[in-house]
Amino acid sequence: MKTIFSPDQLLHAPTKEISDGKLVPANEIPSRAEIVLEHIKKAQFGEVLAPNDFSLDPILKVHDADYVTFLLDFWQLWLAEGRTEEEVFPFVWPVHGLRHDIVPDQIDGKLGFYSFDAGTPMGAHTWTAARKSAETALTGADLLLSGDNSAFALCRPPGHHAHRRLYGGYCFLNNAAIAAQHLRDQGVGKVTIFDVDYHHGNGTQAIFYDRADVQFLSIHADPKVEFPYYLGHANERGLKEGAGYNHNYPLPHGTSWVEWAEAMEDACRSIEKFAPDVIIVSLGMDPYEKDPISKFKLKTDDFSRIGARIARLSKPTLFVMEGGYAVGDLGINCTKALSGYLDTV
Ligand code: OKS
Ligand code: ZN
Repeated sequence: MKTIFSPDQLLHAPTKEISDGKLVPANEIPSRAEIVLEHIKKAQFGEVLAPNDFSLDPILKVHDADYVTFLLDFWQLWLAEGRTEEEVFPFVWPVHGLRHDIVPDQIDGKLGFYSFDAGTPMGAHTWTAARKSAETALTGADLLLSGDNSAFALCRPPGHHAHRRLYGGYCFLNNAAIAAQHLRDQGVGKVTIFDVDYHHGNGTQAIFYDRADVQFLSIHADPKVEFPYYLGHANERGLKEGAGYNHNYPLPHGTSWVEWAEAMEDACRSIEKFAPDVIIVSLGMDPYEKDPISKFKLKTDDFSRIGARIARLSKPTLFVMEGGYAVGDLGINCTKALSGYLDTV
C-alpha cells in the first residue's frame, strides 16, 4: 500500500483555537502528520509518494467557486484590512432568520458566511496546505484507477466537516468527497464513503445527500452531545435520488469496541448491499480511548479490527486521514488500522 503526503501540508500551523468558550492550544497541528508519516515509514507498507499537481477542476466539482475564491484570497483580504493577527477566527454567522443570499464584502462578514464554527483557525498558508491535502487524496484515487488495490492518503488538514461552501471542524476542503467525485468523473460507477472518525462527517453527508451514486455511512458520537451538534442523527437517510443511501450511527459517550463493532457490522451489511466499486474510508483515529477531545473507548488493537473488517469487504480501498489528536499514539493507531487491513486483504 502506497502512502501519499506532501510537506506543504505542514504549512497550516495554528497554535490556538476557540473551543468550549475558551482560547485553547490548537489540536489540529502539523506534528499529527509527522508522527503518522514516521510510523508509516517504519512499517514499510510501501512507497511514500508526493501528490501530483492538479488543476482546480476536481476541487470545483465539489466546492462552489465563490468559496474556493474566498479561501484563495482570504489572506490578502485580511492584510488589506490592516489586520496583523496571524490566526484568524470568524465571530458572526448568518444563522436561522438572517440572510444567506448576499455575501458580505468585508472580511469578517465573509469569514462568518463561509464557516460554521469559531474553532477552525485560518492563516497565511491555510489554502496551500488544504489544496495539497486535497491533491493527496486525489493522487490516492488515481492510484486506485491505475490498478492499486489500496492506498493511504495522509491528509492534513482533514476534510470531512467541510461542506460545498463552508469550512469548520479544522476542515477546509473535503478531501474524501473530492476523491469520490474524481473517481466518479473518471468512470467509477459507485463509491462508498465510510467515515469511522469520532465526529459525524457532516460535510461529506451534505455533499452527497441527494445522490444514489455515492453512499455515505458514519459511526460517530451522538450530535445531541457532541460536535458538530447540528447534523448526524439516525433519521438522516438521504433525499430524493439519495433516499436510503445515507446511514448514521450516533453512539453515546463512553462507547467501547463491542457497541462500536455492532454498528460497524450493520454498516458493512449496507455496504455489501450497495456493492460499491470503490470504498473510501474517512479514517479518524479519534475514537481512541486516550483522545483528548473525544469520549469513546476504542483501544489500539481495535484499530486493527477496523482495518481487518474493511479488508473483508474486498473492494479497492482508499484510506483518507481525518481526525485523531492523541499525538503520541496517533502513528501507532493509524498503522494498526492499515496493517489490520493489509494482513487480512
Ligand atoms: C471540541 C470542538 C472541536 C471539535 C472539532 C472536531 C474535529 C474533528 N470541543 N473532526 O473529525 O476531529
Ligand atoms: Zn474527529
